[in-house]
Amino acid sequence: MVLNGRTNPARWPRTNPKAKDEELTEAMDNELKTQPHGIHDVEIQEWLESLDSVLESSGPEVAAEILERLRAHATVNGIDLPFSANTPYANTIPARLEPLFPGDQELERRIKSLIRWNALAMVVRANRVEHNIGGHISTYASAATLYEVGFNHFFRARSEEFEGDTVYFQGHASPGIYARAYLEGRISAQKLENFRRELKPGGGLSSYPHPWLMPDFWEFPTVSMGLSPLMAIYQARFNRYLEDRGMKPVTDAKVWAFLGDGETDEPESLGAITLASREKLDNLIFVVNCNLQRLDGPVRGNGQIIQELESAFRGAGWNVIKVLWGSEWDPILERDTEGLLVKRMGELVDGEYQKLVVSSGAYVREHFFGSDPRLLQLVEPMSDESLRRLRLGGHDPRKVYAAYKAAVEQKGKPTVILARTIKGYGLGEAGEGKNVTHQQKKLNEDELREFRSRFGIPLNDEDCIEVPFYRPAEDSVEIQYLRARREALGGYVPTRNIRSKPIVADHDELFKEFHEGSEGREVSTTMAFVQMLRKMLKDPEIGKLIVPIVPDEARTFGMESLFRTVGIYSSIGQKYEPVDVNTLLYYKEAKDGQILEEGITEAGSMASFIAAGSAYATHGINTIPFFIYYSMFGFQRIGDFIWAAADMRTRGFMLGGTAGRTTLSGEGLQHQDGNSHVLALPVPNVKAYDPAFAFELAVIIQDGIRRMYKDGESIFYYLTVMNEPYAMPAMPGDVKEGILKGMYRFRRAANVKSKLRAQLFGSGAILNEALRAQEILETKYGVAADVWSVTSYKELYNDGNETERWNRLHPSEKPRVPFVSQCLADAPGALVAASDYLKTLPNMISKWMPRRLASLGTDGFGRSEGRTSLRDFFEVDARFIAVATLHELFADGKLERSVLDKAIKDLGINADKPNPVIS
Ligand SMILES: Cc1ncc(C[n+]2csc(CCOP(=O)(O)OP(=O)(O)O)c2C)c(N)n1
Ligand SMILES: [Mg+2]
Repeated sequence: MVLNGRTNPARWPRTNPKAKDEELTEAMDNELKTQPHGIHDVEIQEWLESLDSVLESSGPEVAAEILERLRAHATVNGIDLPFSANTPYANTIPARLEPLFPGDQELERRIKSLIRWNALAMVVRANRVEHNIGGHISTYASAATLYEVGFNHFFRARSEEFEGDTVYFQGHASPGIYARAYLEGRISAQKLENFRRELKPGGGLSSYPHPWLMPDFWEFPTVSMGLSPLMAIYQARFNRYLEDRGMKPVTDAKVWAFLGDGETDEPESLGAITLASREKLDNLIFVVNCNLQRLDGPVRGNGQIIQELESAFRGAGWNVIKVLWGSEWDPILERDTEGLLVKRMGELVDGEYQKLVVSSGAYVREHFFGSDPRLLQLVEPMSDESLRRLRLGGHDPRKVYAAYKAAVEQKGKPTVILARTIKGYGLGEAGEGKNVTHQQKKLNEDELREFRSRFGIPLNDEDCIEVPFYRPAEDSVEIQYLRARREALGGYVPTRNIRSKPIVADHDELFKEFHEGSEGREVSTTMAFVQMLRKMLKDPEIGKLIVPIVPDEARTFGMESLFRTVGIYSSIGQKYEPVDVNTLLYYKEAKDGQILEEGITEAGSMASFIAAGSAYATHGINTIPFFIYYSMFGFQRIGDFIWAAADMRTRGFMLGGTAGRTTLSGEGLQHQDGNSHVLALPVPNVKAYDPAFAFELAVIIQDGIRRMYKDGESIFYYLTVMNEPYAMPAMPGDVKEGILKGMYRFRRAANVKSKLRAQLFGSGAILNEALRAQEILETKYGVAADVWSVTSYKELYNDGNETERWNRLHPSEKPRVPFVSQCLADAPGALVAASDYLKTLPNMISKWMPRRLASLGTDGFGRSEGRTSLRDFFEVDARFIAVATLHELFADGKLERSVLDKAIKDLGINADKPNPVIS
């Protein structure tokens, strides 16, 4: 294929025609230079000139239109154009289109230098006091300009009048964020001294952004890499949701997410970028700190991470702004009329670029510019030193400012800024650009002095090696400038404060109906929950605040009726007539829809849960998320997001639907969840419940709303709901306290005078098996058993541990009694527990029981089977509970072995069946 400019003369006028004979000579010269595929340079030159002239006379839009038409024309004519979403390895914003930098560049540089110094000092000092306490210097060193331009010119604080911008800081850059807050006078030198030593007197600073540990400062936990980019996308979308539902004013507030280039390898980082473009989230800006390095070495030694990211983001429909080269490159680029330099820039792989960063000017001249004599000529007048000092774009405030300004002005799509930086910038021999730099925590005396000199820190040679924190006087120009800039932007960032007002009603009426039972009608706890949700959605106080979130499972949980009543949120409404429009429960999407139907993404749904569950702080709005999903795909699949939600003091309810290893029938090994209640144990502020009946669920949800939204506790809930239908009994008296604390006696034995006694503990749907076992034991074996509903092993476990701990630390006071022990103080006989989860749950509270406990549970892989077979397979049905009880009585010498033998036979139990744990 030859795009021949001569046989297809350009139709647009030329503004700068060359003299005829000059053109001829040049054409003849070029005739001799033939590119691969037989294209002559002169042809290319003509096409390029034609384009230049269009650009000049008609502007970039017309030029783009022509190129677009040309591409379409080529395709129609069978030309197979290779797809590339890449642009050249150059700055997206050319120097001539750069806006004026509005700040005092010199002063900002000085402030930034002080922050660099203090950030470094924090880490170095901490490690001098306590070897290996850790901390990172080089991440912030590479990102300082990216943050400082944001702090001085872009990040708007939250205030009464304006919701403010939301900033996700790269976790490992935390020393720089602290160091700035120190200059701002928000963090004391003592706190800085205790970086990573929070337990010291007076407190310290957490290693990374942790709202749990610093609830007045950090808003978003970011350090588990990959989580924050995804959370930021859903945060930006949630902001739109609040606007579209009329819950907050429409503003131009932005969500900024700062991430590392290595971090983009985490699947979560890029996992939701198409949502951002689909939703036209122009309130979202990613800044990727492309220092080309991660922890061990280069991110893409043999490739170009920036180009790779550019094509991924452009392909996904984002606005991509590359900030690769600093202002020092501009005059060289200007001299390069042939585009050789940009071409050369695109040729190097990242490993080579990293090498250039640590090399001398002479090396740069030889190995970068030396590839072509014409390139060498471009930099001929420049000294080696000035070649070494050619800055990268991410270290040039003017370039960064231009990119940020374009990003905040971008309409209709999210923006990603790919900023090239040097990891460990300024560390020199101590680590700049080196593979080991990520973990550099110590600098020797020379290195400290060099750093001090490079950034002009006013410390003499002696003082400097002590690495003191340095803050200029309050009335210094630096501090005055920094304060004035923040004042202009509304206050300090980051700041976390709770702006929501507590809800007031107690909602007794709303939940009372569920205390009464279903009058024999068989319903599942999931159906009961959906009924409660429906009622909550109609409540005058909390109705609007509810945010139902589903990852494509609403029908599974019988929630489809909500589609019609409250609508599915869609930022563009519904552009089509749904196929089921004639049915009662049609698929209704609406701009003010309330349900977040996220599609098949538990991670995305969890990110929405986090945004909604933290809106009380972020927006001052008490949204109450109810995120219902397949329980197996929660704690197990997105556990790290749940951990981040906990750190972030997220509030709300997570509902593990289709729960219970033997209660979800048919679905088999991957779906049947017997794990989640164990996996919920480590998350300190999650209240985990496995309720059996509608009234238990109602009590827990009502109390949860009170605790979280009235009393403002930093907790959230995990409730398992099942799909097995059965009659829901009425609440047996006032058992609310027991339900909430984790256990209560649901049904006493009929014959309490019997000599053979037992206590059976059941949870969730397995409680019904315990009730059936109670009947078997009584009618067939004369054993009088009480049945307890254990709603939360986690609550009981925490209570027992806390009681033990208190007693240990207060030996002279009257010992407290764990709740389990209190409950069972007058509970005689054998003790047997059964749940749809691992046996470890009952076992972990058995030490506070008066006697030995027999635990039944569902350890092992599930099977594609019906409930009856599954409960037989896992040995948790009524028969196994009965046999376990008889065995306990036999072991206590209260029952003849022959009775036990006969029971095993009579109840149809195969004693030699394989152990489900390992089969
Ligand atoms: C999920 C996760 N895995 C691993 C780590 C450990 N880790 C911390 S920083 C880092 C390298 C970061 O590289 P990059 O994202 O490029 O950031 P940079 O420091 O270069 O800006 C690693 C592997 C982590 N914090 N989170
Ligand atoms: Mg990196």
